[in-house]
Amino acid sequence: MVWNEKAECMSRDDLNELQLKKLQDVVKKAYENVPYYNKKFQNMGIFPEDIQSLEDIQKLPFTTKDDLRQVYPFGMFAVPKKDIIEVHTSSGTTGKPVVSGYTREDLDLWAEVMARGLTMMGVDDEDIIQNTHGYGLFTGGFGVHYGAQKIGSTVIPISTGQTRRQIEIMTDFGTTVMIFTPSYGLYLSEVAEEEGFDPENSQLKAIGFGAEMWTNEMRKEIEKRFGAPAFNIYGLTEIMGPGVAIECKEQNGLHVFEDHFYPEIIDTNTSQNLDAGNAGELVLTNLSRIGMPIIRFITKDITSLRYEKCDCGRSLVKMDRITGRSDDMLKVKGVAVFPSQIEKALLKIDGIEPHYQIIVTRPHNLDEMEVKVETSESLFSDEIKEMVAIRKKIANFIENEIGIRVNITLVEPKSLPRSEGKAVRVIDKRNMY
Ligand code: DLL
Repeated sequence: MVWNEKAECMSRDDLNELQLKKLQDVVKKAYENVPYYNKKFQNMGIFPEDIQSLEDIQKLPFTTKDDLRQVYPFGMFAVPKKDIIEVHTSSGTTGKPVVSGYTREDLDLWAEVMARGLTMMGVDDEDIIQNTHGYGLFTGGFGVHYGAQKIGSTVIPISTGQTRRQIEIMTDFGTTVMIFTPSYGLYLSEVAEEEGFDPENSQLKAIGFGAEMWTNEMRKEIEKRFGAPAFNIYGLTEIMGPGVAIECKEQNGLHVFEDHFYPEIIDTNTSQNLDAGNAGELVLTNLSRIGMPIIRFITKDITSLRYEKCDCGRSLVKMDRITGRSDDMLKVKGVAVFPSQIEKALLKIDGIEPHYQIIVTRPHNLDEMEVKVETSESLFSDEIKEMVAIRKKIANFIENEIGIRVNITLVEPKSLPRSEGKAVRVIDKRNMY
């Protein structure tokens, strides 16, 4: 159990004082050690000593995913490369990914916040945690792993896939805590049912799920099928990984670990800060990170913050579950996909029009993506062989761009709906919003 009462139940005044001190420190370090921030601050005429109150954070520039990509791979590091002992990258392979670097202290911090989150869910050193998140460049596997080990629970680092084996291990090892993405959880539950798993007699006491959007209906379904409460885990590679905010036993919002991550909500159109309770885009600042402190990162995730006392005793602000994104990013099979990547792939192929439609479905709780593509008159032929070849080519090009295989349907020229405003490029039938 990692119950940091001092940090988690602090009075708002004490917390704000701590946050200001850390913010001043982090801004100074970014200014002095990260050429990107140094230049940006100078261009705006803002200097570390201008940060005299927490509100002054609003004077600082935002950081976007594109900014991070431009300094690929290591341009955001604030320490010599030899001090970075682990790297991860954002999911999806759109152009260049975002690289996240961690020093020894950063990994300890990651373990601490994840451990505090797992503790909120009721996990302790008696528990056996089956971690189905991928171990690799994705932050899900390692982040949860570090947190679980910090608590002293037993981790089963099974990673994603081998679904039948997952159920066998869960039963044989007496797993008490499952960690999965909601979509993988639902798929696992189907297989579990086929294998005769009985939620009434399950040893599971908690489920941690996150990394993608879900609805209350999905949570209820997961809880029913596994016979255990499910808690929301939020995070993102750019800021750290899972463990930025996690839900407590109350299951009514996620506590943001505000002593390490400073949250703001901004209006999507004006980029102005919004008062508590209003929904907008979440912006996060690293307060404690050494290797790669990110300032005012626009997550594009839509949520709102509630500064209220929680029955669990924690005073940390509560964030509502993410209900949407301000951009068109989709998570398909846990991987971030932008429609623009599909367009980019299609534009590389002769004889293909850049008119396309993406249809995402979830048959049997597994994500599937179909891309309907218009061919040019000259290519639209009756020659099956040619059509098969072009479909394969398109699928390969798209896979190269986004990292996952999709189904391609070729359609006649001018058959996809044209729009006068924003084209409807994506039809998401998964009902997640
Ligand atoms: O998904 C980190 C993570 C791993 C979180 C395991 C929870 C569990 P990325 O791949 O960089 O990192 O994707 C970050 O995923 O900006 C959100 O859009 C979405 N996301 C993450 N957690 C949630 C959640 C990991 N609980 C992006 N609910 C974020 C809704 C989520 N969306």
